[in-house]
Amino acid sequence: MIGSRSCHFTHAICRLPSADLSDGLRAIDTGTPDPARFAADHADYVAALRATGADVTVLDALDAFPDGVFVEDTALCLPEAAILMRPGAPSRAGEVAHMAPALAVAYGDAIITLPAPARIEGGDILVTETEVLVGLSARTDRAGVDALRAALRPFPLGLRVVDTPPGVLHFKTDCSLLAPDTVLATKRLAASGCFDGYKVIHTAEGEEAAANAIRFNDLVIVPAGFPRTAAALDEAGFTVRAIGNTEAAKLDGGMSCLSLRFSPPTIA
Ligand code: CIR
Repeated sequence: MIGSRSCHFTHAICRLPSADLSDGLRAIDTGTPDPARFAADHADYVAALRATGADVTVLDALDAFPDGVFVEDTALCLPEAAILMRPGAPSRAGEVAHMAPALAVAYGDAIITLPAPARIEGGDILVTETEVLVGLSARTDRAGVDALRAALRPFPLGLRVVDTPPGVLHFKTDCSLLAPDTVLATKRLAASGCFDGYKVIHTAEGEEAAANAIRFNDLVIVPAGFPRTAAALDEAGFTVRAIGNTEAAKLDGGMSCLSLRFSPPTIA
């Protein structure tokens, strides 16, 4: 299937938002997310993933980890193996051990750990059909990139180091893969040239927060509230589903952060 590595997935893992989100990390305090609204948006998100036919596991909330709902940062899931991340945010490091058992159900022992002192979070990694782009950021350092490069060596994917724009949390805060050869990106990120060779659809002016979307099977799932970017995606032929993101956004989270998406190897 075209895009089977980067766009089509049989499985996803999500985690319910913690009841107390007040200590969640954020660059700017715009208020504590409302738990009921966050839960309702999260349920819509899970339903959208399931509507594509995927097997979606929803893990219990981790009340000791207010950012635990942002599961993407805990692992990089490839068709060959799951690679456990080493989050650069100290308050998030413990989330990984809580994710590992759920990944073991799908991956068996095809789970790779990275050595210290690597620091790397899933939000900084964009997997396309042929390569892995890793953005250096406040959360992902050179040691993290080197450790990931070594872990990927057996697999048919190149790794390219790119820069996350200053002040932007993760590389994928500003971009998403839409199709094997097409990305959605903010103009500030695309201007770096990191997507040369790809078709680029830019977020509309003032709608930069729409860049964190996901292609998941037949859907492109975008945060609600960015109508001009959604219209551009629709015009380009994508099936767009908008999901409320006001509460996750208060913790700098978006559509990619809320799931791990993968097609695991067949395990005996
Ligand atoms: C954090 O700062 O770590 C969380 N509040 C947001 C994480 C968003 N994750 C992602 O973009 N992959």
